[in-house]
Amino acid sequence: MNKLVSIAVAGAVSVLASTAAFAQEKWDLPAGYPPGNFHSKNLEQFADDVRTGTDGKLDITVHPGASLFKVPEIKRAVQTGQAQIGELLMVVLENEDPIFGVDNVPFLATSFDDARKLADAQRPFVEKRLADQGMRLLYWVPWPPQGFYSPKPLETIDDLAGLKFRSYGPSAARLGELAGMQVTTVQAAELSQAFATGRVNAMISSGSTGYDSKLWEHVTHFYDVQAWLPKNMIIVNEQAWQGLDEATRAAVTEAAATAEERGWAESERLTNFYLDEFRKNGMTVSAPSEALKAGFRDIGEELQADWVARAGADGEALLSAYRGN
Ligand code: PCA
Repeated sequence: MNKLVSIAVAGAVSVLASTAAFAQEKWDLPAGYPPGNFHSKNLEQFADDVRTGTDGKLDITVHPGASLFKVPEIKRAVQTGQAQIGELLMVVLENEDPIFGVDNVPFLATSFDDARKLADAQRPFVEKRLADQGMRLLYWVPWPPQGFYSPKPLETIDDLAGLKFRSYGPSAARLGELAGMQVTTVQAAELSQAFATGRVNAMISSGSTGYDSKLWEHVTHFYDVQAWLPKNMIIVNEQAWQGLDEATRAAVTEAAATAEERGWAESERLTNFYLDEFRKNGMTVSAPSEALKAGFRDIGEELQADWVARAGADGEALLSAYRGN
């Protein structure tokens, strides 16, 4: 009798164990940018690498184009476990904490090399904040340098006054206000429509987003200001992460590191491609005039000082780590 029971128990345990070994975990990954965007393609590749690296045990479905959640909602969705993992533009969190917005401070880091140094300095501060909220940073990838899209030629900063400026976050909005523009916040997924209906007619963004939204249909000029390189961050719900076995976590970590390298390289490689496409489609692409540059620099200095004041001791530590890198 006892023997029979123990055989039955042993059998049940081994069935359970093998079910666990083959159980497939399914994660949803909301993302804000169109399927063809290089960030979205990188996410698809990451999800493929995770499937391969875990023998199919972790199956991540990417939902691009803000189809599941809008960019400003994605952090909360991951925090509350509505999505296990998500991608968002970090600077949309700047009002919550200036640390999230250091890569939107004008002219602090304007090349890929400097953006990398800034990211390295920023990482521990972001990791701490996410950990305090039950999340973790998997990887991040910058957008190409940000330039100014205009429906008319611009000589000085005064020419911006009155433009209907599209902003994607708090810091860009402040820049718009300082330049005397009418500011409306519009997420990338609604950009084409906002330009088509005339709700906005100017913006600061990378060539990537102008290319995705075929902005040559609406604006004539791109000024290559190279103001900053904001990053998309890929974050995971900590409980979901702890629910993975060690081998799966190792495979995800490896795929994330590969995705980070691939994403940075793609962003840099595509920077000039987008500007060439603008030219092919009839836009005027140029460096800003000295006067226009000086105007952007003045506003940039004000925004830098403002950031330093808001970011306090952590901000100071972050900047000195950046400058020491
Ligand atoms: N594209 C995104 C964020 C930064 C960028 O280059 C956007 O315009 O929404």
